Amino acid sequence: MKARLKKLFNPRLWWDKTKQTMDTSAPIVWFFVLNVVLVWLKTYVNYWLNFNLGVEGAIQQFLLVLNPLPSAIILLSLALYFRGALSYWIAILMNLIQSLWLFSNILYYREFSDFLSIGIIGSGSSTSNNLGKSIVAIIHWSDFLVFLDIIILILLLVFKQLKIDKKGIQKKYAILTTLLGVVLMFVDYGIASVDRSGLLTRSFDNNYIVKYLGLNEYVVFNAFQTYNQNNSRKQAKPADLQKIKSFIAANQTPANVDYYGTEKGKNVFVIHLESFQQFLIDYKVDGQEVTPNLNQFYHDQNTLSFDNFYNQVGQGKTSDAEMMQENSLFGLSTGSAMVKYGASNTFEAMPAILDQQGYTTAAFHGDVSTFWNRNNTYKSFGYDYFFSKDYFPNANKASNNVGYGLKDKIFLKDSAQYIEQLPQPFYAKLITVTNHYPYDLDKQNIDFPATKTGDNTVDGYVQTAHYLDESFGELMNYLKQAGLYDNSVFVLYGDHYGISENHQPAIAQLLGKDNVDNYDLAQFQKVPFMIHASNLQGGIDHTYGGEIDMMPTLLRLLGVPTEGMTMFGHDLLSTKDPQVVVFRDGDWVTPKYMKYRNQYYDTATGNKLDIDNDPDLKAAAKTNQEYADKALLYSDKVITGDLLRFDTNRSDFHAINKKDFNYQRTEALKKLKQSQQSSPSSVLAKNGGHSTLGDYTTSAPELNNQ
Ligand code: GP9
Ligand code: MN
Repeated sequence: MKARLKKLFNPRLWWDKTKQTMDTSAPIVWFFVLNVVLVWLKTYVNYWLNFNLGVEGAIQQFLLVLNPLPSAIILLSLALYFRGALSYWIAILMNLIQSLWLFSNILYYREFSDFLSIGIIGSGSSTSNNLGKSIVAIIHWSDFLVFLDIIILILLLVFKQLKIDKKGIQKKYAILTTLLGVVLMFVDYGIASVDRSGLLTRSFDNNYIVKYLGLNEYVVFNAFQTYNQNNSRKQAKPADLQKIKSFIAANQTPANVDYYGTEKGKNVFVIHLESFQQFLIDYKVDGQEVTPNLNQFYHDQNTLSFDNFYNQVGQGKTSDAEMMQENSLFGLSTGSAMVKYGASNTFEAMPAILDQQGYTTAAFHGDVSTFWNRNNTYKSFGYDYFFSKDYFPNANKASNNVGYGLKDKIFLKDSAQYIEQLPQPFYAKLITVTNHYPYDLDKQNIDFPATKTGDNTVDGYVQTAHYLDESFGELMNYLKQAGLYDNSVFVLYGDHYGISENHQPAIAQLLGKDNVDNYDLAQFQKVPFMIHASNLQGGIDHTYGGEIDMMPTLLRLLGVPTEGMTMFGHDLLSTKDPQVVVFRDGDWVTPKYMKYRNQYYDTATGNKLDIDNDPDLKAAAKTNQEYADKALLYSDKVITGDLLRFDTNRSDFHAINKKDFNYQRTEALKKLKQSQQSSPSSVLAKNGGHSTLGDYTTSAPELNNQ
């Protein structure tokens, strides 16, 4: 027995046996298989050790195991097309190339929580991501283990420990092997597309591409994207921007003197209400208000509430809403502008503009920083701070998260420790996430009846919306206690629909109708937009508008001149607002007419109109359509051509430098701490260094039952 065990664990014996088999039958095939296994193994192990891919569920687990294989097979199969020692060296080279890519990404990811991109490699040390300097600090000796097998293989080869396959294999087998890799790649992609539709077109997050398709596939995807982007960028000229600026100037509206500058110098809170639709306001289930806190806020005499305000997002969903809110630029017709252009483009975004007016700017979100490429995009937008998942220790506990991240009550409470440290005035954007499809919430957090449409993904919606409302209420209570309520402007908006058009029978039930038509579906695209300030003359405002209008409206309230800015929205408070709401697919709504899914309606009554027998509608539709098409086209040009890089002659704004921003937790917290001395205007500093966190009460069971 002992002898047998000894035999079993004797590496020498194992090696002899392996070598024997390898030497006798087609040695190069064995060498190929060995390399495939090695590349696969180290990639898979490092997926877990060094990357944070967010793998969930059996399908994703399976794809993670599968995805290093196709490209390893394809690349290593190149060796099979050769004979003799050369084929061995080619196999080693292919192993080395993949290992180098893995190695570089391990290091890069450790510092930037993202994968290397062609853009970053191409721009070398001129980018903000100057890896060279910090490389010694972040490298671990164990990182070199990815090269260990290569060294051993080289030694074996040099010291002639491997029998060289002089004959090689027939070409057709080599081709078949390559094809096997290609087929596996399609299989992987097919399964991935079932689990995450729109994976390549919507481009959510680099982590997704790696998690589903693999590290090597990611570089191909990235190269393709970069190539396309570079082309349109190269063709763009300064005159393109001038033309667009003339279009914008021609559509400019005068400011409303009753509102202009009334909120100058105040803190700004932008509260992003995830998937929150307008119909939820004042909506009741079993006689109970879904969102009592938001309803109260909506009807407050100091809140301006817009009830004809539409979301205008495309595939980029949240990121499109953010693009509009921060830049007054539309998202793109496919994919997410933040993902595709967020890192490379020049922007004239809200945070950068306000920063140049003396504001501290910060974004808060309970998801990983890479989603929608926020970690890069926010630098281009000019955010001083980005408090993402890493900054919230409570997020380490799985049960404190649901769906995309930290549950709202915990997220908002844990944001307070950073809010109180922000030098004032500040611009703080809080992105909630619990009210997100599929509207899951754990039992202990549910204290509201579900709707009873029988549609499972719809019925939980009011429950997570109710949870969001409670979270909002808790934050507001705290801000009042902390003395931030009266010297702040609050901007609330819903980013996009929560219930998609695939749920029409349920929508009809929620709206108390027998069925819904395109008119109802268009109205269902309404989301809240509220602006609150203690000195603001509030009320329900029926102006037609959408997310693209948030920025010009807010800038003017803050007394920031908007002339010359490349914004596609309008100040909703201007009495001359043209009120044409443009959807991403080219449909539009005005106070009089609406075009939705190629049908025309009377906006006020919902009556379907026949364009061929209605000259007034025909004329209006022509004008509106021309405007909609032009606005979308020009906005796309600004983004795909990176046109704002030509906007250098502005006296009121200078382009920001991405290099000035660092969202690494320790660095950022150090900077925040230093600011307590250098500009002691934060709530904390003004409170003599005494924290206000004791004023934050939450009903979050996770925090109360500890
Ligand atoms: C994730 C969150 C969700 O961080 O913002 O994005 P969405 O799916 O709503 O576009
Ligand atoms: Mn969203």
